[in-house]
Amino acid sequence: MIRCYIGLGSNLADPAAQLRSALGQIRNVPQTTLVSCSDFYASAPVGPGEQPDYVNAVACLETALSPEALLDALQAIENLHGRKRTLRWGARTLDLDILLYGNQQLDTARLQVPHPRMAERNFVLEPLAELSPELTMPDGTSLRTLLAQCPPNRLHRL
Ligand code: A4P
Ligand code: MG
Repeated sequence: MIRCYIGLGSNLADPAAQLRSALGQIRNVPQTTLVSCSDFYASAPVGPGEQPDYVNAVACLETALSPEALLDALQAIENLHGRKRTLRWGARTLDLDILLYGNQQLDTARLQVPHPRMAERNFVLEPLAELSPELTMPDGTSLRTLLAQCPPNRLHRL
């Protein structure tokens, strides 16, 4: 089993309910165990135009699925939540990102892991640190170092 961290985000249609429902569906992903989930956080939107605030969280999974099969499962859950892929970084009912997949570094057409923008996002790093404060990235950088260098963005625990 590989330990993975998944970023959850929503800023449409009752975001906290979207996240709770997504966690229920993640529990049903084959060959996968939901180990833990952070608290939910409200965060200011990063991206184009006027958008509502996000609710963000991070979940820890153990999975025997390949990274691609895990992405397929997460995208199927996004689709169940009526996710429309229109504008990059635009408002969304549910976004599920693979932040970390064990200690692996992946760079394919479909998958970049660690998630390439996580180091700039306190709405990812803070909930991740809640689950695993001693975590180290595959390149050896500690999560503490990333947090110390992360630009501030309005964020509070719900
Ligand atoms: N993809 C590549 N790597 C990954 C990965 N590690 N995990 C590919 C998941 N998917 C990955 O994603 C586009 C493609 O990325 C997928 O088809 C997959 O093959 P998408 O979910 O369709 O589109 P997106 O989410 O709009 O694009 P992107 O670039 O993933 O956006 P981000 O970086 O996830 O940003 N502000 C706040 N406060 N909170 C947020 O959660 N989220 C975003 C989305 C912007 N602003 C935000 C938040
Ligand atoms: Mg995404």
